[in-house]
Amino acid sequence: MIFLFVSPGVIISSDIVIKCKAAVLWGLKQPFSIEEVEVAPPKACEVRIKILATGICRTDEHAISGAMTTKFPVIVGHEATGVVESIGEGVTSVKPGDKVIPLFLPQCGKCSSCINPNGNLCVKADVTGKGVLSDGTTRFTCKGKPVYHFMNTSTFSEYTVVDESSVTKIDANAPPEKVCLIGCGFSTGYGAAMKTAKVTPGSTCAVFGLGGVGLSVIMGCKSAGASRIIGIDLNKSKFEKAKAVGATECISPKDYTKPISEVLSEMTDNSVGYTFEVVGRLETMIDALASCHLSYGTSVVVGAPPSSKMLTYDPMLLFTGRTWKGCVFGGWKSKDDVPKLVSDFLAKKFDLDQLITHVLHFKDINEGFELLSQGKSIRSVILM
Ligand code: PAD
Ligand code: ZN
Ligand code: ZN
Repeated sequence: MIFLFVSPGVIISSDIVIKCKAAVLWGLKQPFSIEEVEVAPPKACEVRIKILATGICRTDEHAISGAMTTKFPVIVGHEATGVVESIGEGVTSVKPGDKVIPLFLPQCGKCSSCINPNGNLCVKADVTGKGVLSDGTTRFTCKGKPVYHFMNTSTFSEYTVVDESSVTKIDANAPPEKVCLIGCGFSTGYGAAMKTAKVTPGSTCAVFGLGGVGLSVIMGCKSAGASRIIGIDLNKSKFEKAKAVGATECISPKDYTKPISEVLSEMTDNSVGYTFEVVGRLETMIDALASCHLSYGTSVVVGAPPSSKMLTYDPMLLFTGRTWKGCVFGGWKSKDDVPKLVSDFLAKKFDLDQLITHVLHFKDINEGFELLSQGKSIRSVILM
């Protein structure tokens, strides 16, 4: 047995099984059940993390609803801050006691996406919902049954185990209950504007969907110097927050009979340079594409597409000159860029408070998902 002494009186063991609480989903469309789970020690090149705070993202709900393929039972959650409890053999980039953010999009540093300066979809990402770590097994057990991982992270647990490529060290002074949003929602939206679309100063942007990710797109458009940012949502209660983070005006498609692309064109004298789909629906993906300028516009798909769904579109939309892009995690290279984003937050380059509408105790996790489904929350943060 290996014991690592991190500070007087604290012993960390890298080969004991930890018993702790986790929110287990036993099946599709079921509520979370807080269970005692066993978390196996990290194997070679793995890291066991004590989770401190974790946000609730729509992508977690996609797993519950079946919009995203997932194996059950599963521990979801992917937007968190934690502290390294122990490390497996060969781990060099983090050590016990380090404050970290788990990365649902890994960065192995070796695959073709990681090597290319413009790529970030690392080959180690669990895009098909395998739910296991690199060796094909899980580190979670509940009532004698293996429990699957989710997007390499599984943060709705007091402890989790991730591959070394799925965790990055952050500034020890970062407040965990805020910077957890850098683990997904904030970085995804902010990067979609700053890094993927590369919004230019003075431009006009339109953002479809004003949840936590959409509001972060608005923050990115504003930072990039856009002069007009139009927020679009069916739920008008989202407008006030959208304006507070930088939207110059907000509209609801429900208020118009004509296509939203025509509405936006008329509002802006046909000058929408950038559009962002941040809902995750095929119809809004086409609406967003059609809404950017036919010749020089760029549209970015940020919302997660529903599994096994295809869409048809008029190729004339692209033939005329539009650019259609997508991005996972805002296009950031996770292990390199997340610590920099945390430093930017500490340097007050952006504000995360505006995105956090609720702070909940872990036992109230079902309430957090209820708030999301009722459209009452932007981000709920769970304290473990
Ligand atoms: P959210 O549910 O908080 O926000 C979605 C918003 O869209 C809500 O305000 C809805 O009212 C609004 N909406 C629903 N239907 C429409 C419509 N037809 N027209 C306009 N607005 C509508 O979700 P979120 O902000 O947490 O996530 C948004 C999407 O981004 C979701 O699909 C999620 O899975 C995806 C996502 N992608 C990545 C990535 O890496 N690409 C990361 C994180 C989240
Ligand atoms: Zn997310
Ligand atoms: Zn890689």
